[in-house]
Amino acid sequence: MLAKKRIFALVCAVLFLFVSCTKNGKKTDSLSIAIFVPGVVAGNAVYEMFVSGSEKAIESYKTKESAKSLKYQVIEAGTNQSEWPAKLTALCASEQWDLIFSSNPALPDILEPILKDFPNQKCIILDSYKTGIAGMQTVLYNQRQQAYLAGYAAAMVTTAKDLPYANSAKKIALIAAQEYPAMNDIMYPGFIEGARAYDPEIEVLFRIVGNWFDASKGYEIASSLYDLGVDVILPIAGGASQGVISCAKDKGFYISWFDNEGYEKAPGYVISSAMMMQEKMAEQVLGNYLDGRAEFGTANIYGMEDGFIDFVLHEPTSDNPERVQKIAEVYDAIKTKRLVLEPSL
Ligand code: RBF
Repeated sequence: MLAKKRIFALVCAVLFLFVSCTKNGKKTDSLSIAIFVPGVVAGNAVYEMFVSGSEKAIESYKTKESAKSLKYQVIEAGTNQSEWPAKLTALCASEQWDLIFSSNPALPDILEPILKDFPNQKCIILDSYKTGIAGMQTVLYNQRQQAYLAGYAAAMVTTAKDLPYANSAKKIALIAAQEYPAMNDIMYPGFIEGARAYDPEIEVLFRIVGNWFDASKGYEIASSLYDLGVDVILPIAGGASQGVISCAKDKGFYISWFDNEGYEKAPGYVISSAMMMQEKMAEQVLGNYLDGRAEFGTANIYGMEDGFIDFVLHEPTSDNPERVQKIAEVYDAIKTKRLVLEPSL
């Protein structure tokens, strides 16, 4: 009887060991990562940087001696945002992925109710901010700094006397793909704030495309703004921004570029690039996860002082030493925290 009890206890112990070594039915000596793109990669700087940074982290992890076997998949959810919750639910329900890695300010709120049903699912979401979810880590960029610099540069250009496409009106514009909290509460106000810090008389117009892909709509809106006397436009519209660039080249106005380095898109027309260092962030954050150092449950903000927001002036804007000097002063003030610009959350 005693022997039977012992055997039973042993079987239980082995079973427990087996179960504790498996996760979602998989052995823990392998890793699986869903790189979830809420939209499409091509033509969208934030997602191009996100995917390339993720792949860099994965490549470098694979060279490590201690590396587990790793599978990953880039999953494009497409531009129909009403499909994203079902697609994320399916990913969680498949119990196939140790980590859902994504980038988008709307994702934490979409994931929150889903994670109640799948509490073991881990998620890391860049370009977003949400506290208090145990299995989720979010990372936000300081987009008030980013937009402030874009606005300051735009103001310098719209008031310039030495630039061929700058007219006498002090009018600039932001073309956004859609309205969302980070746009309405951080980027648009930051753009105005930066512009008016240079010249309080700057008028800032705001237009919405309605989606992140329609380049002809982007062109059309830019063209009507040009007709109103706008000579610098900041497009934050993903693929639709391409239409704004085409219009700038056709009509002759300037582009204040956002997210990545945009000089090559239209040399002579792109006045500056206000960048979020999303490739570096994706590589670093995913690298930490792969090394077992993820910080689930945290929400952090990174800005210029941390090296995750950057700014560069392009020619012909940079040909004028006074402009270079002025922007360098602002850049330095932000970086050294003499000018504190916190994003409102
Ligand atoms: N940015 C893009 O470049 N392409 C996109 O397809 C895209 N889709 C978005 C969808 C939603 C619902 C939200 C809230 C933002 C989206 N963004 C997109 C904006 C992106 O997260 C970021 O705010 C801007 O690129 C400015 O840095």
